[in-house]
Amino acid sequence: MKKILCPSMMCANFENLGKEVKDLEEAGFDIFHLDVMDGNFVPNFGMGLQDIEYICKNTTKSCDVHLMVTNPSAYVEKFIKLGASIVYVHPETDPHITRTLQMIKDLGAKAGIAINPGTSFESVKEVLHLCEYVMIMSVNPGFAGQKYLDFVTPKFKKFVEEAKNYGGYKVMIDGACSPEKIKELSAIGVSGFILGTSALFGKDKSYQEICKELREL
Ligand code: S6P
Ligand code: MG
Repeated sequence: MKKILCPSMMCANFENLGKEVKDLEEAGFDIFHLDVMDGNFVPNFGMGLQDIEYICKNTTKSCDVHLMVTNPSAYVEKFIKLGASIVYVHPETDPHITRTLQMIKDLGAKAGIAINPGTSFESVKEVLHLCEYVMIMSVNPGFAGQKYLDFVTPKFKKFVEEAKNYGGYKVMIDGACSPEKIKELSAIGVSGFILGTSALFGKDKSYQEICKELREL
């Protein structure tokens, strides 16, 4: 199975965002991952609407938005209009998550849920039939450069095993995703990998080399 490799753009070099987008695209990465934080659902801010619009308009690749915000349903349409073709919402912050997931689909984008480390399979299983993507967080959302939370690992297996019962959603990992984790998790059926400081940015290798190495793991 081909891995879906997703650069997490809050970790990119903003001194030259245009070059970053071009280099990552040419290196062969698949989906640009765009984190949105409101200083409320998570204790941090980012990324700006202008950054998101710029990236979406300057690539031929897909862009996802990961909405780490309170009341995500109010912003779904805005981000799809900016160019996002996948939208992740957190069930923990939305009392009407099924309505929000359906809204994403009705607006022509793909629906995803992002699952906090403390959120169980059982608590979200009723909504999985509406999801094309399930992104499991292996850090507490809000910051790059954190440590991988080992207690999350069994959840990957559970979500992968259950995917066939809910329309075949793809399982993704977001948080401290190192080359070792990509190897371990792709072997058990995880499809997609959000790449930040652990595997992609701030290294002494070109994006092309890194992309090739990660694909070969
Ligand atoms: C975290 C955010 C993530 C990070 C990514 C960074 O709240 O949703 O997408 O950008 O986890 O990767 P790393 O390898 O620095 O943890
Ligand atoms: Mg993210």
